[in-house]
Amino acid sequence: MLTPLMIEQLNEQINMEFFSSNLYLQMSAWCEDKGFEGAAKFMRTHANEEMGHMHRLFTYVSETGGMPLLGSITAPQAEFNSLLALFEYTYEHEQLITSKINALAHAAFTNQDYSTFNFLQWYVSEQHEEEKLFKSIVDKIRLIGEDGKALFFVDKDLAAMAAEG
Ligand code: OFO
Repeated sequence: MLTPLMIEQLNEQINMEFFSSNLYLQMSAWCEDKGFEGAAKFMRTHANEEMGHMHRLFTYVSETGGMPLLGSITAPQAEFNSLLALFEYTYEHEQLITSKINALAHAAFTNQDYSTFNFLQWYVSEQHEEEKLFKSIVDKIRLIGEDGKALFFVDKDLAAMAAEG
């Protein structure tokens, strides 16, 4: 059985995952608009992954006797200065999500809610992967630069990453 405070905190995370999904879907529109088709596909795939994160939490809350509550979700940023700026934002955003997951895990542990603490371990390792993934893309763009030819290859790479899932 979840405490009312834990339910509230998990619900906040449900809404954060929704926001992540909307942010990445919106980013995919920017990429598409600027002709970065691979990046658009990659962001779209990632938006779906975020919905998966949301559903996993939603299911946990309702299976544990809580009531998932969907709040209003802030509109995501829609304009970016460059592909690098966009991916820098994804990396910063994932770091923010990691801090939220850590705070949740801390709250669960200190309240001796070991079931939730255990459930959150999946998110702890997922966040490690997410940060690693977005940092590698930022590093790649910084390394090869942002002229047209370089970005063409980055975009191809992102298309391949999206296809791998
Ligand atoms: Fe990108 O990990 Fe969920 O939000």
